[in-house]
Amino acid sequence: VTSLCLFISLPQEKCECTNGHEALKEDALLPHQQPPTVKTSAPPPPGDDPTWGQHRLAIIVPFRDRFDELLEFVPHMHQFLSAQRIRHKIVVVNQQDKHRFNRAALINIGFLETKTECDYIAMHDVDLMPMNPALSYAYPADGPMHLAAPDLHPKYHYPTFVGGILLLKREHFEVTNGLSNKYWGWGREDDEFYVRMRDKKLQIKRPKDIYTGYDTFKHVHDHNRRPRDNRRYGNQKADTRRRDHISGLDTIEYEILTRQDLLIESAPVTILNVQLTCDFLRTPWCV
Ligand SMILES: [Mn+2]
Repeated sequence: VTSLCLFISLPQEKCECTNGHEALKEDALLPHQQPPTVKTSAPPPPGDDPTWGQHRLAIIVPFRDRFDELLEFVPHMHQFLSAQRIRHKIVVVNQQDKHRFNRAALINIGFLETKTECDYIAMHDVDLMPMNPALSYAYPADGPMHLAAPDLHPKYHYPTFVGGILLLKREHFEVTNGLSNKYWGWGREDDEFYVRMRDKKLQIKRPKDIYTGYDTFKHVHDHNRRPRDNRRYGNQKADTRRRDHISGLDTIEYEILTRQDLLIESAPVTILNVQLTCDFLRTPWCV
């Protein structure tokens, strides 16, 4: 099934910025209440309904070989965001080269490929799905919004953690020059991005009035089936613990091999199949 026009446009002039935030507060769950399950049928597109927000969110999913998770993620996110009346586009950036996985570079690419039609992004793990409808994906006007906060993420609890799900408006992502492209293999690229945000004096926000704790998200994490690529060699470890002042949005080299617009249970998703370019002299650990 192919859907040609996935992104729904809205006349900007009449639009009030009702992003659903106020309405959601009334629905916030009381302590110890279980979040209601989200319906799986895809909602109708907003068209030019002015009760939907004026902002446009790109959900950027760095990805490789997790198609079973995608089948669950895309319909869930489409339903979840539509319930909050958030105009959105789900973009899966699928790494098709033979290098080690580079989550940060894939996010940079997702941003560059959506920045003309979306004014904010969510860097979004495919294995982390919001279950509490009160968790707002509204436009983060004042600073990056870290939804997968340490007290909500089922697995990562250190105070400077900014991984999992992080919302930034376009201007804030640009001022950091995006993420470092040096992080081939798993981990630490989000910690380096925390320092980038801090250096630019961005105020990192976290959700308020969310009482579902570690049940706020469904985390599909299977270490036996999906061993993380943690091996390091050469000076990779020392080099990736340092702040990278060089690489980012303006240095990334890649090629879009193909684009696919799909529907999964009527929920639209764009898949960008990309090939990353590795600078073997600068980051020999990419192979
Ligand atoms: Mn995970």
